[in-house]
Amino acid sequence: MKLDVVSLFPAFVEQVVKVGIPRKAVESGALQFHARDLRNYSDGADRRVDDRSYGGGPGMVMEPGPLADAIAAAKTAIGVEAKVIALSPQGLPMTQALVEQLAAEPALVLICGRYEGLDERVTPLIDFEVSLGDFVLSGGELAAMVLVDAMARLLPGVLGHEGSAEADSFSTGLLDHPHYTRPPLWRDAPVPDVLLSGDHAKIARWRRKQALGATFLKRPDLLEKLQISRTDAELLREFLSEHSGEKN
Ligand code: 9D3
Repeated sequence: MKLDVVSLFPAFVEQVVKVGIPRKAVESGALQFHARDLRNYSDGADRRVDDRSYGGGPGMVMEPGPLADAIAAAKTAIGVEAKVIALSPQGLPMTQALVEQLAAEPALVLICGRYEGLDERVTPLIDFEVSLGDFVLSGGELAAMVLVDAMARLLPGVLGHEGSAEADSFSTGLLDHPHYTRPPLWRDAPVPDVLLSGDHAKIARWRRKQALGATFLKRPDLLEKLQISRTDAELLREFLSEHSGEKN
C-alpha cells in the first residue's frame, strides 16, 4: 500500500515508520510511506498556511489553496487512484473494521489538520474524515500515526503468526484472555495449571472462558453486540461462578 501524509509536522509523522511493525512494513516493501510538508505548498514567501476565521472568533483556519496543492502533489506522487482521508474530530470513529477496510486500499492520502480545522471548501477533495474518538487532540498527526500503525500490521506478509489477525481482540469481538510466561511461580502467584497441562483443547476452552469473562466485566458493551452461542453462555456462567466475590 502507498501512503502519503500531509502535515505541518512531517518529521513527527515520519516517526511512526521508524520503529516496530510499521518499520518492518516499509522495509519489506508492503508499505510505501511519504510525509509531505504542507508548508511547501504555501502561496506566500512567508510559508504561512493558515489565516483568521471569517466571522471572527479565536483560532486560525487552514487555507484551502495549500491543502489543494499538497493533495494534488500527493496524488501525482502516488500515481494510482488514492482515497483522501482527513483526520478530524468530526470524523467516523476509528474501529478495527474501518482499519481493515482502509488497509485493503492500494493508496491513501492522509490530511492532518491543525488549528481550528480546514477551510470547509476543501471538503470536495476529501473522501471522508476519521476521528480517534471523543477527546481533544491538538492536531491530526497522532491520529494519522495511529491509523498507519493499525493498518501496517494488516498488510500482507508483515506479521508472522505471532499476531495472526483473526486471533486479534476486536476481530473476535472479545477482549483477550490473560497471558503468562515463566517463571511458573512468581511472588506466590502460580500460572494456572491448565496452561501447563499440554491439553490444547482444554487450554482453548479455558482461554475462551477467560475472554468471555473479561469482556463481561470490563466491556459489557462488546458482549451485547455479539450473538452468544450456547457453549459461550455456559463458559461465561462457569467463569462467573468461579469468580463470584472477586473485585476484578
Ligand atoms: C474550539 C473547538 N475545538 C475544540 C473542540 C475544535 C477542535 C479543532 C481541532 C478540536 C481539536 C482539533 C484538533 N484535533 C484533530 O485534528 C483530531 C482529533 C481530535 O481532536 N480528537 C480525536 N480524533 C482526532 S483526529 C484529528
